[in-house]
Amino acid sequence: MKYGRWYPSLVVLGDGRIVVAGGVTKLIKSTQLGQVRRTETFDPAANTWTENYVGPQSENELPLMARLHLTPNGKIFYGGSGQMWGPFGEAIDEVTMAMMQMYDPSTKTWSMLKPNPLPGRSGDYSMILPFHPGHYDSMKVLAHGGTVGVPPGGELATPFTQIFTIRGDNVDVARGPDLHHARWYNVGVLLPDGKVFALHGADKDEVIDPGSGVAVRTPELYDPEANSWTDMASESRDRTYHNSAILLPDGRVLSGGHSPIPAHYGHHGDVIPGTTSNNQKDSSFQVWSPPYLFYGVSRPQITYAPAGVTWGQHMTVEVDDASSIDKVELYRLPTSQHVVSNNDRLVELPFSASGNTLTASIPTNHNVVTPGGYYIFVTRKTAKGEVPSVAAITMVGNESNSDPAIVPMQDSTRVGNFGASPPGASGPQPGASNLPGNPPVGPETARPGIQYVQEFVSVPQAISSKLAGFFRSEGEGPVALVALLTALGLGLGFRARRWLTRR
Ligand SMILES: [Cu+2]
Repeated sequence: MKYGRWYPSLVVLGDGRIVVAGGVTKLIKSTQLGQVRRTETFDPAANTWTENYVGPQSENELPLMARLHLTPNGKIFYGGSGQMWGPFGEAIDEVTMAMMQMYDPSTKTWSMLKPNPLPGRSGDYSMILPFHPGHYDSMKVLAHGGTVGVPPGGELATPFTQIFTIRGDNVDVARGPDLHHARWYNVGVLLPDGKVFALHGADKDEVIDPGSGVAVRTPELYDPEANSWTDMASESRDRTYHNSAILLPDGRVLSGGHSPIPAHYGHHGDVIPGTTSNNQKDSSFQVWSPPYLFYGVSRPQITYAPAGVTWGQHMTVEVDDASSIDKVELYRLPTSQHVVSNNDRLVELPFSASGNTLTASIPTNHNVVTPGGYYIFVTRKTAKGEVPSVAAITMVGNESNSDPAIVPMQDSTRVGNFGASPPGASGPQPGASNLPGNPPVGPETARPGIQYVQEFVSVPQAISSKLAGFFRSEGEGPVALVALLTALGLGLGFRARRWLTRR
């Protein structure tokens, strides 16, 4: 790249090129007084970076880790959220961070749409909701949690949610139902049944004042049809700054990480032991089993899917019983990090069923299904809700490949968690059912009479440390003069929150 960038955002385009936007060249922006204002594009075929500049409209001030999403017409949507408050996060034109905007990769220019009614969001999670057949020209984005305000902004987490509906250059934004728990630095995981799992975070922005937050351990599940959140089983660890969670191919959620900045930018140590968040790093993982694993019905099984598909193709998927299948989905392999998943997407496909065969149509629009690896899920509708299969993984690209797709994980309800060892055994034991102290999950042992059974199980430390490489977490260095800015941020944050909750 032409510019050094710390905490930029990457967006995959429909043709496979990647746009990078924002980030700072120096952590403390003493000379630069802002973000890197120009974007660059990486072309994997030519192995080159190109600076995108045609004039002032090519430049922009974005927050760190700006929440950017590719829209069906090939433009990149910015809804007014990111990590607003970095050390010395202020910039002369930072008010534009609260504007909804579009970047057009073809003209290399930004355009301002209108202000986000919440005046900028920080440390919230922004994610694309499922694309539905027949409606590929529009896209919905869900943003949830975080603080409000541009730098120095607010310190207190909010429970606010917003749903952006994007059609062409037109964006409508509406407040969604509030989370039950205000949370900053939360993660959202889209499930194959279309629900959204929100987890992690703290009740305060722990970059503004590290260690001051109280961890929010209770996750919640958003049901788009009921338009409401429901509390789920709590995690056993604090995961505030630098955590992540992704959907596993077997339909469970892998949750992990925690790497806080030293308390008050001093030394690592709990501010109020037992109350405020753990101020030490935590490389542990947990696995969450969603309600659909407890419906007491068998999961649909994919017996064949192709290793590669291309746009406009009819994809053949073999299943155990095609007539029972409700949805065929492509779910982009998750790349969530730093509470951003710019490129993740779930696309429901139109399909027909015959015998054991599903024939699904891959969209022609490369901006809806961007090139890359995808989970293929099929779901079965039951009285309690949709039940997904275990995923096969296919590559979407210029060429199809009818070789069988890989199925990287077996059905966890049959073979246990991560091949975890029973007590006394050494090494992974494929087929061993679950962890010491945890009963096996799944239909065979579903607890009768209990609705929404869901649970977190701990991944043994030996496996956690191997997995830790998947989640890069890093600490930031100490920064001077934080106290002044913190005081300012606290004051504004309290006022902003009072104002917003009185709306
Ligand atoms: Cu960070």
